[in-house]
Amino acid sequence: MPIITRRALALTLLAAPAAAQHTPAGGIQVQQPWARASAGSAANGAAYLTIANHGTSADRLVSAASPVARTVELHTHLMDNGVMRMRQVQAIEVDPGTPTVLQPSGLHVMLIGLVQPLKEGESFPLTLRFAQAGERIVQVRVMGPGAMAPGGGMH
Ligand SMILES: [Cu+2]
Repeated sequence: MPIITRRALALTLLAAPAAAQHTPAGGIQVQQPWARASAGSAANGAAYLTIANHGTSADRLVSAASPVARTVELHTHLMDNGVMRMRQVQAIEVDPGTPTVLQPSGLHVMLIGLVQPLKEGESFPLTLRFAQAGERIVQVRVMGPGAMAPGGGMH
């Protein structure tokens, strides 16, 4: 009987370090980055994307940068006295299991001071910095000016 107990204990001890190693920096996957075409000489734009965390520990998107805008901030939308307003956030949480979706009227990457128009059909690089996973550079596809999703426009 004591032998079985000891073996069970040994297995438990072996399992612990294996689990601890399973916190890879490569657990973050950025899916379908897109933006709307900017209208005329619009000063600002926004980029949307989905972040999946395939790792076992939480991560957070802490900043972003792109050559198409002078300043890039992380924003969310909030209801303020019945009016939708944008507000800057310090970070966007990316928990394992549940993809974090940045989309119109919600979380987004704000492109402030566009240095070039965002033209439908083109794409531009966006660097995303995560607290744990480090930097990811993605190509953001520019959709039509009224697009609501990466797959196409809405009427
Ligand atoms: Cu914004």
